[in-house]
Amino acid sequence: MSASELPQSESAVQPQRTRLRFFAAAFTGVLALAAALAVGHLVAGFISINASPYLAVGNGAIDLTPVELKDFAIRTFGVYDKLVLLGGMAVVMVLAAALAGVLSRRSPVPGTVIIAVFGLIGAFAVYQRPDLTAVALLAPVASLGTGIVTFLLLHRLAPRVWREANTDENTGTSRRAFLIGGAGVVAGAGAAGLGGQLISSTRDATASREAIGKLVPARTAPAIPVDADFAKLGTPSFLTPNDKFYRVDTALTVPQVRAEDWSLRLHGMVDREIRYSYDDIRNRPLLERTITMTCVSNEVGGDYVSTSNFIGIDLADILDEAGVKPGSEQLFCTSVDGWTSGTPVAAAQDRDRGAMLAIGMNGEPLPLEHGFPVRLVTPGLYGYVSATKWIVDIEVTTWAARQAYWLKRSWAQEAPIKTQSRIDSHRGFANVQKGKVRVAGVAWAQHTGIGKVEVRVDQGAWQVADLSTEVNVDTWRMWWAEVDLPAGVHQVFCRATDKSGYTQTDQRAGTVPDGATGWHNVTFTAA
Ligand SMILES: Nc1nc2c(c(=O)[nH]1)N[C@H]1C(S)=C(S)[C@@H](COP(=O)(O)O)O[C@H]1N2
Ligand SMILES: [Mo]
Repeated sequence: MSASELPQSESAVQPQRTRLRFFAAAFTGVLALAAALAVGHLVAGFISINASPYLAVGNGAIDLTPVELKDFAIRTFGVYDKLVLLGGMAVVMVLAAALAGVLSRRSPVPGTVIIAVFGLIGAFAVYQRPDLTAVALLAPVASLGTGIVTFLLLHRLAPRVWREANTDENTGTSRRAFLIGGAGVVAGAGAAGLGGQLISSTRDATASREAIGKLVPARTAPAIPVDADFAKLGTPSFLTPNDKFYRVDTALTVPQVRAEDWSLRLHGMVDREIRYSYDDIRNRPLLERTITMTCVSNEVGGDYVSTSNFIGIDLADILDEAGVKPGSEQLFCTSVDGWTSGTPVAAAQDRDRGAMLAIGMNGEPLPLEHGFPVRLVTPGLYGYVSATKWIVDIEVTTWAARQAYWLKRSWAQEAPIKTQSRIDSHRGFANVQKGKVRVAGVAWAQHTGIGKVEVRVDQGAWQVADLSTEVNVDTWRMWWAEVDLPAGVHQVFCRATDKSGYTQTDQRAGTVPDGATGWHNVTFTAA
């Protein structure tokens, strides 16, 4: 099709040059984009939702985002960081599509070229995903084809500004056709997009997870004592309910891995390579450990810390089965979505630390967003070096041979969790009655244990807080204290000392490269 094949004008005077009306041109671009993305999403529904060009570009964007911006997004938007990204992407795409339309007022060629470039970006993003095969390219290819065809079709129908011709007569019919065509595209795109969503949700891992049922460990964790938390005083409950457990990952859509399709390859510097199925893990005597996980992106006073009864097997067991060779340094772990993590071999083999290949949390199979069907959990190390979710591959290797996802983005190679404490009651700016005020919170120093927590009002003396019963050194510990607050505005500080004798430094440090430091403080106004 070319610009010369315009709808024949009834008018006596042949138009010399025509242009699409401005808004019609912009709409042509936007509708072509909508149709393209929707059809791509539909085709992806049959293959894997991650093949959806929109999501693939979004995931690609996450991986390309500079670390400071990503850290800012996690801090600012929390679990909504990905929604914000998808929304931002949508705005940029709509503007670019409108621009492509407007640039094509005389000829559809510029728009077609722009759509082709978009399509290639989508195809490249899908191609780059390690969890997809070549079949997945069908989705961006369908997207690209739909985008171009829709664009050319609407471009033909769009109302024009006729030069040297009486306009009204022509644009009347043309506008009607364009409106009908446009409405058709909107309806079709809506149906296709929804269809893709529905079809992909029938293929997801939810049913597989539900079929597993409750997990009963052969060796249960010791019961949590009633005085292990001070929830009545405003601390979190000792065990975090699964749906309240903090979540941090780079996955735009939760990877859907069915237990029956899952396998783990253990290879590299080992005597024998081994592949495990889900049943290989599940049918062993399962053990249960109470562990507090923390994210390196947790700011002083932040919420990226939670505790669960993890169920699974000893990671050291499978490492022994494979026979780890001397000289190896890291377990280079890969998730089904391509995310990677480097866990120190020494920590993984240390039976006293008790790193786990986990399949359950609090009696249930892992929730999908926490790594179903299988993940790592390593007490005492920040999650990005120790807790690969949706794990499918462990390569035993050296630090020099492989660089994990966050290591390449300026975070530290080794990252033990730093001793920290937080005030939970009250939070933010609190208005309280002057006099005796109870403050409460939580402290953690995984794999070392909390020895003492102190609180201080303004520049006053440190006062020792009461600690909850210790569950184990790999979990958080709650504290509370009564402080005296005269009328006025006060800063209340807390600091923890761990069982190695180390007291938290007041030196404020950001989260990059290996975790934030500093004392948490809350402003209390007493009256
Ligand atoms: N596949 C995968 N695993 C991952 C991550 C990720 O982005 N992808 N993030 C890690 C980080 S940074 C942390 S803190 C923990 C968080 O685990 P959770 O979301 O279950 O709390 O998972 C780790 N495992
Ligand atoms: Mo993390």
